[in-house]
Amino acid sequence: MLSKSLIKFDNLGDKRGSLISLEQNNNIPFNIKRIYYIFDTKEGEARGFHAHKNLEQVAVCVKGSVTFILDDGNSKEEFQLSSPDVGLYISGLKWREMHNFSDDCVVMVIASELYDESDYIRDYDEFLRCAK
Ligand code: T46
Repeated sequence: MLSKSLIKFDNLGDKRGSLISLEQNNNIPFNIKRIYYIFDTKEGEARGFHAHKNLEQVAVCVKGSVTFILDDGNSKEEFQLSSPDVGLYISGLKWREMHNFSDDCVVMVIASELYDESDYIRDYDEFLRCAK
């Protein structure tokens, strides 16, 4: 079963425009160790195609739009992200893919751990074995 994965952030904006604040263990449900962002994705490219053994992340499409697919080995769920006030919380062992990047898409990802290649499962069959 995939959990409820979308987090709605309060917009603290006023007549000047919008502002969203992200805080660890508040609207981001873990200690933040790393932030990275994905942008200028070439037309037709997809990304991801891996799972993590021990990582929590929140992905926010701060500009443009992108489709995330999360797969827990039993079922898949698709999420359209197109608003800076929504975060996709990804935890546990989940295969993730990103598709349909708009030209202007910027995805910011907040992560609970530093980058560690040994945390990645990049082979789908190995992921399915681990997910059982
Ligand atoms: C994820 C999805 C949503 C680093 O050196 N440090 C980093 O923090 C990251 C994220 C990547 N890298 C290196 C590793 C590769 O040589 O950057 C290169 C591209 O990474 P990757 O092919 O894993 O990127 P995506 O877009 O397929 O996946 C990324 C994250 O890696 C992953 O954790 O969940 O976004």
